[in-house]
Amino acid sequence: DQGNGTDNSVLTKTRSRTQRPPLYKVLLLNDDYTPMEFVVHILERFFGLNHAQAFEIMLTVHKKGLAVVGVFSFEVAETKVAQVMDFARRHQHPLQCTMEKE
Ligand code: NFA
Repeated sequence: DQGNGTDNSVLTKTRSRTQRPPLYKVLLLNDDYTPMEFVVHILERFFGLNHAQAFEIMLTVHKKGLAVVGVFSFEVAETKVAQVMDFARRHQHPLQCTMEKE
């Protein structure tokens, strides 16, 4: 204190930094054997897409080699990948589904 009655305090504003959980892209990969309709079915069943959206994404994977089918928390992405891989394996299709951090 300067001893003269002045207020020497300084108010420091701390910016709050919002914590966002990391997000993960779920990717579907093309192959030469999995039937197109099977891929469309998977996109409808596990990703809640309507038929037109599912068909569009399937065609993108077919033409470009892969596509992002959704972005989710780690746990949800992990579950989607497991559901797709299990369903494809049970139907003996080589369809591959993976995830990567955004
Ligand atoms: N390329 C596959 C075919 O011609 C279709 C496909 C699309 C497979 C998307 C995997 C992913 N039957």
